[in-house]
Amino acid sequence: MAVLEKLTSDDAIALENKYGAHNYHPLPVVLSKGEGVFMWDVEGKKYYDFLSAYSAVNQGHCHPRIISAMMEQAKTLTLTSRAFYNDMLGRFEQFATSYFGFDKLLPMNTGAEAVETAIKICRKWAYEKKGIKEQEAQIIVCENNFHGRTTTIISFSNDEDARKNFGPYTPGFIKIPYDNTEALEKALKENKNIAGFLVEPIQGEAGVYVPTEGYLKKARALCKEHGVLFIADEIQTGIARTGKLLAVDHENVKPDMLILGKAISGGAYPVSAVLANNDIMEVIKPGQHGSTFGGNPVAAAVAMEALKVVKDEKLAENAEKLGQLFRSELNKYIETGTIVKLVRGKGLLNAIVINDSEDSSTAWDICLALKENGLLAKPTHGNIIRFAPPLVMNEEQLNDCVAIITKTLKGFEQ
Ligand code: IF1
Repeated sequence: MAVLEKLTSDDAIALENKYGAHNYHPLPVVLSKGEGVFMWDVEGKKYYDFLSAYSAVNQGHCHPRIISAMMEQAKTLTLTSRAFYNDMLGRFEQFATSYFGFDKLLPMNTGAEAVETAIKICRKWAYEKKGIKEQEAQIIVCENNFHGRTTTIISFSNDEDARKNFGPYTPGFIKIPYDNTEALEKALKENKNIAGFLVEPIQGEAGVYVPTEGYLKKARALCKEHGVLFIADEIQTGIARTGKLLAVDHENVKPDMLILGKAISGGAYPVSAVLANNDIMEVIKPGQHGSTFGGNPVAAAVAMEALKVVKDEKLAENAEKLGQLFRSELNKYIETGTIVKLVRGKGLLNAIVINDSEDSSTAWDICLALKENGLLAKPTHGNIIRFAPPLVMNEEQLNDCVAIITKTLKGFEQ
């Protein structure tokens, strides 16, 4: 086999520009290696990762236990399809249902597929268990949500970039303001055809909006009162990211349906899942839903090991502790600095709001400067920078990162 020629960053960027669809505008850094909290570019420069592939790599890059589980399984059996049983899926299902406390799991691959799955189960449950007339079920969603990129999911997005010219859109969704239980109660009272309420426990893409304490608990109670399924999209907030195994755990809330993705595999392999109890999951019968790759043996082996790592390495506790430290250190800077309005978040899912107009390029420029200083983060909507390092970070590394961030921010003060 011919050895691949070594690429420079410029070469790699030029290749993507020429041969790849332009559906992204990445930061100009070309990565070729990752280990724990670090990544290296093709020129060998080392960076702290402060994005974790959008919270997929919570267990750190190339975690040896996860990679080893993946390699062992990949050498043995990779894919059977669900036309046959395999000897890993049942083990994973038993492990994950006991880990998260549900009767059953339905495996898929990407986050958007799991959200689609939850929507389908919710609608079917509404027709077959709740008695809503066919075609009339409605699902309540929140303004500024992010649940993925499929046609149905973007139908209820209010991000024009994600939506425009992709219609016609899927009907059946009612949008209400986030973090507003009055709006939820009103919507539930006004419409007898509500099947479910789909919500992110913290809105990630919208800019890491942490709802008022008690919001999730109240919303959950309202759903129960009205016989509506409470569906938590924990694709980004789950798996220890916010300082608990799930973000709903902060309010001791148990969803009717739990959607997981990203870090359920430690970012090593695309794995997603929907979890629910029997009364809900049993509406899906053979032939009614599926996926060629969903529940494959590699996914099962990887996800089991990735979830074990979360507990064995106490990643939720670490995220909670380092998150407190991160926000308190940044707040010290904000007291005297002028470029950051505020820091918010939970655990190690945080964001800073830049003190500049929403359409200025300051957040982007700061991310370019952070990159020069050895730390990779990405702006999100409205001049906000999301900070989400792998949860395997230690205190010394976090302090090192705070120093890089505050030094960089100081360079942007007038
Ligand atoms: C992109 C954001 C993060 C998600 C929640 C479902 C999905 C996601 C809560 C879909 C995915 C990703 C997708 C990625 C960017 C990224 C993202 F900035 F767009 F919002 F993480 F913050 N539910 N989020 O956050 O999961 O199908 O991608 O596996 O570029 O679309 P997926």
